[in-house]
Parts: sequence; C-alpha cells; structure tokens
Amino acid sequence: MTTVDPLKALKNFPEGFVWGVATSSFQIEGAAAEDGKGPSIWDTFCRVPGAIADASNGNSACDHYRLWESDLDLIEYLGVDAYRFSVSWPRVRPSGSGAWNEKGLRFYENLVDGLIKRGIKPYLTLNHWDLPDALQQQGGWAHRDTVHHFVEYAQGVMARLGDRVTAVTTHNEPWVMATLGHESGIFAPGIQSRATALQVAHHLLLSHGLALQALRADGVRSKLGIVLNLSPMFPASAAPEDIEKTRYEDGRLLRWYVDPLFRGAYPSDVLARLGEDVPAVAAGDMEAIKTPMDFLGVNYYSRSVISASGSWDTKTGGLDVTDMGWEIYPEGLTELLVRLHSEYKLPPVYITENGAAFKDQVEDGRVHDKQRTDYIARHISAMVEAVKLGVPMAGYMVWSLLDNFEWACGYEKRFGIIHVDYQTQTRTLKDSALWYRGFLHQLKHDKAKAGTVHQVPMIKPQPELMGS
Ligand code: IFM
Repeated sequence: MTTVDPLKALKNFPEGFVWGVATSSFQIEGAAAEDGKGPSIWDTFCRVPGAIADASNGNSACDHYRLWESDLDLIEYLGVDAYRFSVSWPRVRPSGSGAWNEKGLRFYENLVDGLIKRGIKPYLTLNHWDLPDALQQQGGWAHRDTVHHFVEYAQGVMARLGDRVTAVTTHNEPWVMATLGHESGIFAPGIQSRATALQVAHHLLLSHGLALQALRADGVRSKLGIVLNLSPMFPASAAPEDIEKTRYEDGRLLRWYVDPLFRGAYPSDVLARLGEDVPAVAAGDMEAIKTPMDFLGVNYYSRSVISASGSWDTKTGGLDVTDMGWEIYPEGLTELLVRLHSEYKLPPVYITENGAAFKDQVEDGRVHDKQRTDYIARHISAMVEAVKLGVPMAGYMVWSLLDNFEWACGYEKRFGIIHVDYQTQTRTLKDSALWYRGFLHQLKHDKAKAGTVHQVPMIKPQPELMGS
C-alpha cells in the first residue's frame, strides 16, 4: 500500500496549499422544485425512461438544501481549508434569464457565510451541468445566446457573493457537458450529434472567457478559472490505427480545451478530421477564450486506453478497478501534470476532484473503506511527485464530501468519504474521512515526528456530527 509521509510532503508544498472536499448542487441539494427553483436539464433528463440506471432523480438527493448547516459542521470536523460547491443556476435564476430568485440567492449567501464563520474558504463553481431547462428549450449551450446569459448569471451571482468567495470556477468539465451531453447523449440533455457537441464546447469556452472579462471589469477579486477532466491516454496496441485514434481522442479531451485556453487556437490535427462538424467561431472568440486565468482545476480519476475498434477490456490492463470500472492508476496523475507543465504555461493548478466509488457497507456505525483511503493516499503521493518535479500545484480536493447522485448511475455508485443513508439522511464518516482528517491534522500540526499516514491513530467517529 502506498503511503504519504505528511511531514516530508509538507516540505514540498507551496505556501498556502489548499486541501479540500468537493460536491455539486444537483448531486446533493435535493429540493428540486422548492422556494422558487426552476427545473434544470437534469430534472428533465431524469424523466427519460432508461436514462438513469436506478430510475432515480435529484428530487431529494442528500437533502443538503435543508441539512446544509450540519453538513458544514462535518466539513469543519474534517479540518479542510476549502469547500468546493456549485451554484444551481435554475435555483437563483429559474428561467436562466429574467427574474432572479431571492430565496435561492439567500441559500448560497448563507452557505458562504457559514463556511467563512467556520474558517473554510468557499470555492464556488458557476456551472456544474444543471443548466436551466428554460434555456435548453431555446437551444441550450448549442445556441450562442446562452453564452451571454451565462455571463449575466456569473455577474449576478458574483455581485452578491464576490466579496466573500475565494475562487470561482466558470465551468466544471466542459468535455463532459459537450461530449456526453451532446454527442453520445448519455448525459443531459441527451443529444447525439458531434457537430452540436463541438459547437457546445466552443460556447462553453467562449462564455468562460467572456465571464472572466466581465467579472474582472466588475471588480471581482476572487481567483477565476476553469475545471477540466483530464486523463493520460494510451493506445491499446502498437497498431497504427490505435495510435492514431489515441491522438484524436487526446485532441478531443485535452487539447481541444487546453490549447484554446492557453494558446488561443483549436488543435489543427483535430480540426482537420472534423469535416463539416467544425464549429462556428466568430472574430474575437479565440482571443476571449485565451483570457488569462488565475488557476486551472484538473479533475483526475483514471487513465484511458484507446483502441480503434472502440472496445478495450480493463482486465487486459491488470490494474485494480473501482466500482465505476475505472482503472486505478495514480502514476497517471503525475504524468498528466508533468505533461501539462511542460507543454503549457500554467497558472497555479488545483486537483479539484479526485476520488473513487466502491461498494461500501455500514457495519456497527463504521464504513471500512480501505480501498478508498488507499486510492486517495496514492493519488496524493502522485501529486507530491508532480510538486517535486516543479508543477505549480496549489490545492487538492477529494471527490466527494458525501455519497450523492452519480448522474446516469443514479445513487448506485458511492463516491463519498461520508456515507449517506438516503432513507434517513443519516451521515456516517467512512474510515477514509477519518483518515483524511488525521492526515490533514498531522500534516499541519504534528511537528514532532515523521511517519506514514497509516500510522495516524484512527480518530473515533463523533456521533453528534454524524446525524441521528
Ligand atoms: O460525480 C462526478 C462529478 O460530478 C464530476 N466529475 C466526476 C465525478 C465522478 O464521476
């Protein structure tokens, strides 16, 4: 089992390195139609027969809309520096444009104030996929008007919260919204068209750049950036067609986003393969997309192995897999970060998501999720390697604080370091949460002696913090 020596690790961390936990609005809040919230594309998508593995929806989720204060107590108990959460656009502006919903804005204002009161830095994401359904009826992200609605939404939210929020992410994982939402159609809004997906990706990037410009013009002082889901890609074999497909997929996942953000251009090898699917780009768009960012967020879970025939059996790789079927490959995190650092001029980088789903069980009030603890520890080690190799790392956040609605998998997959009983809404800290707490505690406070984190004495769960 890989371990992290926190004191050695500490030496390698830049001043002000931020440790956190992450969630998103649709996955935890519930209260889907309460206090004036409008429907999002995910509320609609959940009604499509067969779209969600367990036929569930986000109506109740983790009931965080009501339980937010005790959830913040849990975050405080973990001893993290930061909490990454997202604002539900249809909760604060139900139709996407037009009237604002004061109750929705107040919810996030209370959340932010509650974090600050507990000494936790708010890291706010504006778009973690839950587009107002009213905007989808007008074409959604495929329509250029949505770009301008997003900029207005960003300005409205930040006019209210910008004086208190440490960092703002415009979009979480644009590749997922574009490709899974509009090309394979397995995510909301369930469209299947490569041309639409590429136009959506362009509009997401454009709205990111324009929002940064507008927020800076408004005097917002929070750090501004975007979050990308990235993974290193390997050809399944040395066959030329596998190598060529890998280059294309790498272009679609990584270079399609990172090149415009840092170089102001889409990758020419990908453009050359798109034929009529090349998106419409107006004069000035690429300059706007290249607007300098204060940080880049990277979500890392696994590697990808690409075969031209489309299928690759993870058993061939010989690596352990998570309950999502994703290979556990921490080295890929180091490889990815080092590659980004050598090919692009990076701002400070956060791992904004990293974690794993496993089949957890509550036994006598405990969840012994050794595999998740190991997963997290090994990925922190991999990040430490990247720090040593000069990558400008600024933070690390575990996905996720709570078990939650895992999109098309519904509630069947559990990513939380805190277990959620969806019948009673009881929270139980898993061993991984206690480990993370112990790790952070030792990292920050135990100056006496170095040792592996697995020697940190287990902290007893505190029942009063764990729901009833
Ligand atoms: O749950 C998701 C999250 O919403 C975005 N990144 C990946 C996670 C795990 O699939």
